[in-house]
Amino acid sequence: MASSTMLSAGLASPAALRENTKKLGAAAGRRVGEFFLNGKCSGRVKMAVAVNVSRFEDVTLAPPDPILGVSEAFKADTSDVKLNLGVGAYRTEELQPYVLNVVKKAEKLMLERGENKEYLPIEGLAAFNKVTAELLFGADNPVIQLGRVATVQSLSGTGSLRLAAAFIQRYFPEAKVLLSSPTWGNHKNIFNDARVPWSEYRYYDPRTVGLDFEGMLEDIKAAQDGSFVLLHGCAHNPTGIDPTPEQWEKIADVIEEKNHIPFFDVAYQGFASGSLDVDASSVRTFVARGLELFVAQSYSKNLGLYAERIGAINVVCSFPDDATRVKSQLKRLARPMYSNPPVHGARIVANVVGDPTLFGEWKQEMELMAGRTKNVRQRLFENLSEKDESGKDWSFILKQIGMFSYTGLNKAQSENMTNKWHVYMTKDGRISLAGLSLSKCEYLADAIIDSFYNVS
Ligand code: KET
Repeated sequence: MASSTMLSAGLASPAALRENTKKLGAAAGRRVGEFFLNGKCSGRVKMAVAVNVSRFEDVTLAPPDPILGVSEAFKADTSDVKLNLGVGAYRTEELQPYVLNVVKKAEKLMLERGENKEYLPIEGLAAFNKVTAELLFGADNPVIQLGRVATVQSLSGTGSLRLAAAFIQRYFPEAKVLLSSPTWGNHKNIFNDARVPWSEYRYYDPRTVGLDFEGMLEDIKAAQDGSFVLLHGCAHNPTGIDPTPEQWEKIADVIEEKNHIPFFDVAYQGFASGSLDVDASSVRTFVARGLELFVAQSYSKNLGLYAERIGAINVVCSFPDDATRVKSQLKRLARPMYSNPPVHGARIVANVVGDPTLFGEWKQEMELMAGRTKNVRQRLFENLSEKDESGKDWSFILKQIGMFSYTGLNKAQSENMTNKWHVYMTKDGRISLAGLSLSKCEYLADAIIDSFYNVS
């Protein structure tokens, strides 16, 4: 009987039902609870009641993520000309995801060894932490030899940034973070969620399609002393524009003068130039000056370990004692967040970076990936230049580096790329060249020219 009453309640209007439920009140609630406990009620009725008296009705629908949501939209498109240039993920010339050969080799070794799946320590796999810091700073860097770096394995670049943001919130509650304008969209989410205030410094100059270096320095100078300055170690996302080595020195001058703390996000080491060392030189410049700094690292792109969620947060401190204490606090923050990191990706990195043969092979494969991306960049530039009768200079595409090109297309033009041409990309005009093939460049050039000239 009780179940049929509840079922008919399920057919009433939501408002009437809510009213009814309120009236039922605690006593009725208890009755229902008892009823379930007695096991006389079917799961279906339980569902009906639970849904109709939902406590989630005030939860609004979140918009799709500006980057990862693009992949979802791409999947839903049935067109056979569709192209996914949204997320920064490397694809082969056949536009297939790519698992590096060195990764397959490392995994084979791991399987043969029959390693167990026990929890890692909170700070992660020791062999990984060792090689990841060495890869970043250089194995012979005094900061490593003196034990001045706190390295904690975390959930790829994003998780490492988030852990550091939690640390900043706890230990530097007055500090602000400065982000480049524009920057990778998730930076803002990360610091918002960690309750760390941020503001922007000028970075991209649309008039020159280059770096607004003077604006950048001015804004970093004008910020309150002791701010965290988030810098893209290489291959700035989304603009593909990096400071020159001389400019990095000047940025370091201002940061030092203002007692700011540099915070590098290194998500593309090896992907910008094809060389791991060249791409780490910005970070190493700052370290060589004896500065304290943060570096978040990711192996999503350079080792293609996107879904393994492998990366690290490194904090370079003035003294080894500081590093010990900082590390202990990072662990303390990680423990209630996710307890300890996953082991699989950490073992892959430890095997590849720690083995001279595999390390050599990795470098070759990375050059291959960076090289294919560069070839596509060149072809796209040529196609655009040939097709564009206005004589517009598209050479900015060649000057940008890394996975992306920042095309200058505005929101409406980017939407036209998707709606008319089935080219999926972020609405800020960014396209991932790592997801493009030589054979699709011409089609893409047509789409860009149409969107650029026919949509305002
Ligand atoms: N930093 C930057 C600058 C960055 O571009 C990404 C990823 C990350 C950190 C984090 O990656 P992770 O996989 O957490 O190590 N960017 C690409 C993917 C994404 O948005 O998550 C992208 O921009 O397409």
